[in-house]
Amino acid sequence: MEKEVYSICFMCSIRCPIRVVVKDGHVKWVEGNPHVAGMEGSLCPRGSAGISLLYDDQRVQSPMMRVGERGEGHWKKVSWEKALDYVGEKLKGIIDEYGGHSVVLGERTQLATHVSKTFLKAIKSPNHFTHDAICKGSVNTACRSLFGYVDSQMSVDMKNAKHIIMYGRNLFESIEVKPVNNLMAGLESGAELTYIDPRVTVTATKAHRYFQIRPGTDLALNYALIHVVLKERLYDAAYVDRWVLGLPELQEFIQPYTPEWAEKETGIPAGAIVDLARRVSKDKPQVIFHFGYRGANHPNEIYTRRSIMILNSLMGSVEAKGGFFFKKGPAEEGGKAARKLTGQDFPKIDVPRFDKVGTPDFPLPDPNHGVGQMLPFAILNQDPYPLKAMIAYRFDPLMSIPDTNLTRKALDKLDLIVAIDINYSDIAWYADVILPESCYFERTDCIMQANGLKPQMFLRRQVVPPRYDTRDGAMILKQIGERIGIGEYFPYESMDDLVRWQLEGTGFTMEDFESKGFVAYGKKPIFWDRRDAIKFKTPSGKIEFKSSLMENAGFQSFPPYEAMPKIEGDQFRLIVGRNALHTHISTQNNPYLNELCPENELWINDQRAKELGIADGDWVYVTSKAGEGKIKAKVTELIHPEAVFMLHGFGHTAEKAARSYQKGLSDALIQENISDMIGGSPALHETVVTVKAA
Ligand SMILES: Nc1nc2c(c(=O)[nH]1)N[C@H]1C(S)=C(S)[C@@H](COP(=O)(O)OP(=O)(O)OC[C@H]3O[C@@H](n4cnc5c(=O)[nH]c(N)nc54)[C@H](O)[C@@H]3O)O[C@H]1N2
Ligand SMILES: Nc1nc2c(c(=O)[nH]1)N[C@H]1C(S)=C(S)[C@@H](COP(=O)(O)OP(=O)(O)OC[C@H]3O[C@@H](n4cnc5c(=O)[nH]c(N)nc54)[C@H](O)[C@@H]3O)O[C@H]1N2
Ligand code: SF4
Ligand SMILES: [Mo]
Repeated sequence: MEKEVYSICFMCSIRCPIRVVVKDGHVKWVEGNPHVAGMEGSLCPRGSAGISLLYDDQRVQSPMMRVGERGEGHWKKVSWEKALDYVGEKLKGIIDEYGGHSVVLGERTQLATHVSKTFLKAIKSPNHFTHDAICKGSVNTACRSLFGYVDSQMSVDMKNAKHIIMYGRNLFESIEVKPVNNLMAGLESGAELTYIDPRVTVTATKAHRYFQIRPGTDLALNYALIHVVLKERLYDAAYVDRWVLGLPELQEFIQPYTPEWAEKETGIPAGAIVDLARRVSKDKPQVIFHFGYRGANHPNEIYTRRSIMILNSLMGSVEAKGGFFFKKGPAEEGGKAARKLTGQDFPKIDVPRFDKVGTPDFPLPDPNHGVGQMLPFAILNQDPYPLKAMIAYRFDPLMSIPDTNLTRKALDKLDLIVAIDINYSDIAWYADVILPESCYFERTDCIMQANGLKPQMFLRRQVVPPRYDTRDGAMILKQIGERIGIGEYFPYESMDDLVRWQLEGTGFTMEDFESKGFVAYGKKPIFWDRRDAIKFKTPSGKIEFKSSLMENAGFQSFPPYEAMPKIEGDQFRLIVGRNALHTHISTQNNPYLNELCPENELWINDQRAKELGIADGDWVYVTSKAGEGKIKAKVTELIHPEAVFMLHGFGHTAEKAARSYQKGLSDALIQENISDMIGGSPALHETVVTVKAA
């Protein structure tokens, strides 16, 4: 018997809508949901490899408890009752002795995040954090400083753009299916693409213009672009007059930052910078300087992101067709969002967060997400108080927080580490207890509220029953909750129950999702009138170049540029990123994806390699202040001489994930844990390494 089910991919957090075909209880086919504009049936390689995750016998198949030392790899298979009782008893003891705030839960933001936030609120712990800051904390803060919105409330209309500028936003490899399709549609309609990266990526090869920028100098480039735009009055004057606060201050500040000055810092010819500014301005406001995620990640990242968004604002492209837009929620259509468990009443919490976000020490990052990479410091320094237990829920602190040695040292101080994972990830391998979640084909999940030009809701539906002894994350947390006396905060007996509870009052039912996988609140895209009706949420109601958020916290809106030190000899700046075949740290053991890309290599400039006696394919040692490792060199002219590059997510240490075990080198082992202490992002590209032939 054959049936089709509409659901949501989870091979990465983009969560593309999918259509799945099941025959005789077996998943036969997955494709992008053809009813969703922009998906048109397409999936990325990882989405297509989802089937091999479902049928992978190297997943965690049942609850496991550690019997040897942490990380040694000796496990006992146990029943759910036993594992949950153990976790409940241990947690209860810790909460009674040290308080709920000694428990921290870190997760990759997901559909059940409201459930884990509820869990922590109920035990009076402020210590929930998501991956968000580690991914793009400074983008979030920059958006709030200029527009009063977080970055996830904004998006870009690439389909209708005339010129798109990307700063290391390697969209054709670091994929989101809909945006890739939209970018291709834009290019087919004649849009120009300018791509800036120290490395020739696939996206660079598709661009009309590529700048091989000196690593870490994007801010200098942008200051020069702003200089030209202001000097030659290339900006949208009516828009800037109406919406911008702080233009005179910017004008005064930007004077010394000429294209000739920027050429020396960035390596990009002054003439090319002037030319770009003039070309872009001809296409305004259908212009996107993409605010991106990663790219130049340094301690000044907040200012790089702000400079990108300032350029958009000068082009008048914020809330313009073919530019940036604000995502519209159900309220814009008179509708209601799905309910969340976090809407309940909770006991008051009177201690600061472990990362001190929201206190004068760390005022600006988004407290909704916290700053995860502060965890090792908080544990080791017992500052602001001792932490005793960690629940890692679809997040791996050992590989996703820079400086694994430091993180491991910190985790060793904890009395309890619980991993809720599907794989033998490095953190699962290091945990005391592994509570295996069912994979996305095997579970129904909480509602996905999809705000955008047209607000919608999507549903992840169970496609097949779990193959192993695994459970849904929201059920696992409820079942731990029941054992520590907070069961009343989880008023559902099954995932269907929870989803129906969420939908109450929205006017939609679970059945409404069956025919297409989603429901829509309205039919037409909503743009606010950019002449006089954009709802900026800053205190001034304007785009704050001169930012009250920053200045009230004691930070400058326009800090003088500090030059990046030149890197020479056997030293390089370590930059990292993704390719189309893997998701962060979680797919290296996937049977199909592992076959296509089993390990990472170190990209090194051919001239520099020659000086160091390194040939293509040679083994090299990479050493930093944080750690050392061995990796094969890929000698190429396609990377800037000052940088070396490796793919993130390799060098796994869990033996049971046998395909990826000890393959390649982990970037987190080499990177130092340094952050942008204003915006909140880790400075993932700040680490300097030495490279030697092995
Ligand atoms: N060193 C370094 N650190 C980085 C980055 C980097 O480039 N270098 N990139 C940063 C970025 S951009 C991001 S977004 C973060 C991502 O950081 P993480 O969230 O840690 O990474 P992921 O690979 O997305 O997945 C984390 C874990 O989720 C598990 N998992 C996958 N699917 C499921 C599921 O359905 N249920 C459960 N319970 N678990 C599941 C995986 O097995 C894996 O152990 O890392 C950041 N950290
Ligand atoms: N296939 C795949 N797609 C994904 C993901 C995945 O894991 N796999 N993850 C998703 C997530 S969570 C995220 S955050 C996005 C990330 O999407 P991107 O932001 O596009 O991320 P990266 O792959 O990290 O690429 C960063 C690029 O920045 C370049 N770079 C390094 N230093 C500099 C610099 O100083 N200046 C400039 N201009 N560039 C620099 C690097 O060479 C690299 O090519 O991808 C999403 N899509
Ligand atoms: S981008 Fe690829 S892996 Fe991520 S959700 Fe979409 S199809 Fe799945
Ligand atoms: Mo990310």
